[in-house]
Amino acid sequence: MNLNKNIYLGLGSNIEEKIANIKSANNKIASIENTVIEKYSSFYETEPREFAEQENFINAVVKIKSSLKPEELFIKLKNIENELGRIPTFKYGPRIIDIDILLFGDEIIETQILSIPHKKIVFRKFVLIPLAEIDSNLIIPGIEKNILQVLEICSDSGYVKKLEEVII
Ligand code: PH2
Ligand code: MG
Ligand code: MG
Repeated sequence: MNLNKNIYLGLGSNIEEKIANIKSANNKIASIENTVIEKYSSFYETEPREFAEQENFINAVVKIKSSLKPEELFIKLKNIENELGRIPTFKYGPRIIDIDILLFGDEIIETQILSIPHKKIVFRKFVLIPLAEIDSNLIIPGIEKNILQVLEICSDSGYVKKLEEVII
């Protein structure tokens, strides 16, 4: 099994049992074939961005290794979203679980279904802060800045509060 790529996934939930939803997603991710979770960020309570009139989110990031191809992993993650009861609403709207591929090693991918690095990484503190917790030296391919440098210039003003009391 070739597990040489560092892959980072962003998780978010703002419906029902948000923390439990992210934990369930993590358990399902851990059971994907040829895939292991290497690191978990803390859980963060975050202010909704893009579409403000919805509940606060819980966000987290996990670092995984997988020998799946990006498209294969993407399909597995969509299946997990469906299994956890995600119902399509509208863009940026409330969701029981969202699992996004943020980074896939040093790969830059633009297809109909995939955009890696995730297009919004650099604009979203709810992604950058948990990423920095896992790996602050991480370089974003195509931008060639590390996460801390990106955070310094990120103008997102939404609050991102670490939930110290939650055990991952
Ligand atoms: N996801 C969105 C839109 N807005 N805001 C927060 N705080 N967290 C999210 O995960 C989020 C969001 C669409 O993917
Ligand atoms: Mg998303
Ligand atoms: Mg998504």
